[in-house]
Amino acid sequence: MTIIADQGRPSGAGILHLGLGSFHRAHQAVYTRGALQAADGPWGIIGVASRSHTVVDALHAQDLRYSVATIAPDSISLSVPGVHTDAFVGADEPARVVAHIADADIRIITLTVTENGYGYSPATQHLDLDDDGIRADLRGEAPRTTIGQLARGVQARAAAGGAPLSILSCDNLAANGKHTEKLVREFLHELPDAEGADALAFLDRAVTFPSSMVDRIVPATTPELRTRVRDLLGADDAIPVPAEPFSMWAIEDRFAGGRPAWDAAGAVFTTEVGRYEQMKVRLLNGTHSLIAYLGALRGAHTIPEAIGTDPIAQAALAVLRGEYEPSIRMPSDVDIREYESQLFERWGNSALGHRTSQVGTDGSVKLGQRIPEPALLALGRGEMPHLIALTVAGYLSCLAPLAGFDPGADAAAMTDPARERLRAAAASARDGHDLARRVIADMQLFGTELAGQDAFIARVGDLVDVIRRRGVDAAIMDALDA
Ligand code: CS2
Repeated sequence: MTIIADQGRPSGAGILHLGLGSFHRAHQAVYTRGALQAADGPWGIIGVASRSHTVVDALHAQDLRYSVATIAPDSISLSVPGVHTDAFVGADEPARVVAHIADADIRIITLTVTENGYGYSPATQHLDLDDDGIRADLRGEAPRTTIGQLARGVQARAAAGGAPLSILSCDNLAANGKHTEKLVREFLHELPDAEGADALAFLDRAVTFPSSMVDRIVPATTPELRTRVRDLLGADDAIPVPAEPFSMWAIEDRFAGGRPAWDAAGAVFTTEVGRYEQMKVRLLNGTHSLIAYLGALRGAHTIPEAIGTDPIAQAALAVLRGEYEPSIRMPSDVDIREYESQLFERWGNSALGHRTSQVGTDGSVKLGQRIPEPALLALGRGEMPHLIALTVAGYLSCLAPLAGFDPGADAAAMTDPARERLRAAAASARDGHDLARRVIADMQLFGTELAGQDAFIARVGDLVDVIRRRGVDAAIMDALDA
């Protein structure tokens, strides 16, 4: 066990971070501490939690510090990044978010607001103009959505002189920089008359949206971890973050107002971020979803428990090799076999206790990033992606169980913004086919293109029925043998 002590406060705050959850605190904050150790600079972080007070209150009570517990199968080490200079709740003080974005001292805005936090409609592939929050922000109320805050902040910054700025998405989305830029621009275009024109010109002139790929498995914290950290530190930490030893950050090097030396802390600056993103979102996240849904249906509370069983290990390997791998181009400096063998080790880290219900949560938005493209590519080659279909069937079985089917406690613990709509679809569906059609074709939950793939939808429907009639292992065998 090692404890790396707190190393002093940064000299200024050049970064505003939106989304003060565990992932940010175990990822960007840790890289920023490493960067500051290598080269001092004004790169402290002002952290904004979207709604919850838990982390903000604890940070203020703990002198803006918390610990990261790096948990390997047989050891634990603690570090205290200590890079935050302030923290507040964005929903309580939206005008303050805008004021910080307008402030020339802030040079980078980083985001971890989850796949669900961008106000994006997969059905229209644009900013969701039916979303109540986006509509309120467009009307000019104090902005509460992430895109509303960014757009209103960019407007205020343009009016205040227009100092260069970079907005860096750190969420698991394809081309996350471009995606964020597109949505901010769409918001500004929606404003009446020429209200958004100055901000749009400022975006052209002095704002960049680099893409980045982030990776570190960060489970939810637990009371047991708090007790363990208290014993190790000899002090109370209400918000320790558990994390695996592995960590990766690949970033496009396009920073308008400078950046910390994140590379000194192990980040990779590369022109191949798109490849890193595909590799990670499909091989890791896509397979993670399969493990989570099938695992929960087999009664596995954690990912390591699930991947430790033969049927799920076989299904994971098959989806990885047979269906995700053919859909990606690997970054030139990553060896695919080594990457995959690391994945199995990482998923198998039982000391971490990553819950299947955590990975299974928000599937309606996460799966939209993970499955449609590889599925469409396989279908385009004339191949049925049976294990991707099984992933979707697992998701539907967990979140939209048909009458008489009990998916178990771990599935019941999964939350999802589409949960009510899914339940309504399940309540009136006759069988798996009918359910798959309603969700994939009618609701277009995974976008318009997959909505038109009848053979895929029918295969998902078959597998939903196999799961509820003969159990999840029979469905795995069915998909593997097909
Ligand atoms: C997981 C991710 O919850 C999920 O859907 O797949 O949070 C995963 O653990 C991280 O992306 C790893 O970097």
